[in-house]
Amino acid sequence: MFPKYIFPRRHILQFGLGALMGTIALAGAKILPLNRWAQAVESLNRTFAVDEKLPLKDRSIAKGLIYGAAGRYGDLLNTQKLADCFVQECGMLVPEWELKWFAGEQPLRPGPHQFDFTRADGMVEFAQANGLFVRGHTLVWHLSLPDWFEGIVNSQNARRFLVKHIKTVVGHYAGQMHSWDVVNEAIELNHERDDNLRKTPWLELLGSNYIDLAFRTAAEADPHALLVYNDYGLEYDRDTDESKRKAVLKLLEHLKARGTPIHALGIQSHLQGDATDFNPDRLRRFLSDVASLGLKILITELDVNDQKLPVDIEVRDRIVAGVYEDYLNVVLDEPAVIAVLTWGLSDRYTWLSQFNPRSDNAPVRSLPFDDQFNRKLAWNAMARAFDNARNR
Ligand code: 9MR
Repeated sequence: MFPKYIFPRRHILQFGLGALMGTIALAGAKILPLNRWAQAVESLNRTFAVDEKLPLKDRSIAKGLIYGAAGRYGDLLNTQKLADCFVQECGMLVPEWELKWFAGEQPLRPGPHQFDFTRADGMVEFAQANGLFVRGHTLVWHLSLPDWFEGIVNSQNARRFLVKHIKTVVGHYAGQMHSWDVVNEAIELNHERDDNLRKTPWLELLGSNYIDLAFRTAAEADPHALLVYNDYGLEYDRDTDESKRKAVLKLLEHLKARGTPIHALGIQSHLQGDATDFNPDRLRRFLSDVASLGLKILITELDVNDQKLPVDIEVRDRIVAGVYEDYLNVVLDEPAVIAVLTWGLSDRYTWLSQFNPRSDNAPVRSLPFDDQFNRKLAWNAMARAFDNARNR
């Protein structure tokens, strides 16, 4: 179904430091705010040097880790270079749309009683044919629900809909999935409930037990998949992130205490290139608190938003690479972290182009490969972090 895998030519990153110095000075004089200027200058001293022979897949496997990325069916099908890049660099594929209830042109749940596995099956076949694991994303989420949902699903039948969906979808891939994001983004502190749960359709229809129900149903349908709770906004040294870390920890403790079959936390890790409030110690503490519950941790949607960074590509790539390496060095220090997934592989296909475009309309550069599938400094940064990681 997908183009047959052909080994691609290896690309080598090249850049001239002298030229870069000039550009930064120019950028600094014109547009860089002070903290960015400091970061750009500091990143000049970083070489991001790495022996480029081994792909990220092999470097992560060498440490007992899995590296992978999210991708979309149509992009993989139509772009041989993207497919090549996945096969060469990734140990895991995450369908970005195809296992949501309703996302993309040919959704999984076109009608209340219909399941269309065409695209998801295509991606699983591609992954299996090329030796990649697959993760399922996502069974229960307040977004990407079909239009028909609201008129059809009500408090009388909601349990039946949830159970049927999970049984059918998880059952369809039983024994074939590495892991499932069973519940996604269930915490929202602004909704001001004592339990910090987000007011989602599932919560309104089924009450807070919907989370336990989803995990139990998934465990029954596939006893071998790793079952994950996945969320965002957990990464920085902000009051909102600290409150969310606390709320997530409380939810995880609660689920473990009642015997819910949950095995891991997914930390999305949509990072911001211009953030200056990263606190390694606080994040480390959180990771270790999660690990002490007996849970594994996956970095599930890593990317770096470059919306507010200088437009100069060399400066931008250096700052982005620094963010990747600093973040990964911290999270990979926690032995419970077993996988790192980027949310996309090449800048040609990233949700950020649509959801967080730059005001100057310059193409975003958030991922380890550029839009021509060449390795960027972010790739070097990831390679270095994997090489420096402890063994699992
Ligand atoms: O990247 C995804 C984008 O293409 C979709 O339009 C959107 C809605 O389905 O979901 C995006 O992925 C999100 C993921 O499923 C959950 N965490 C946040 C991701 C970025 O918004």
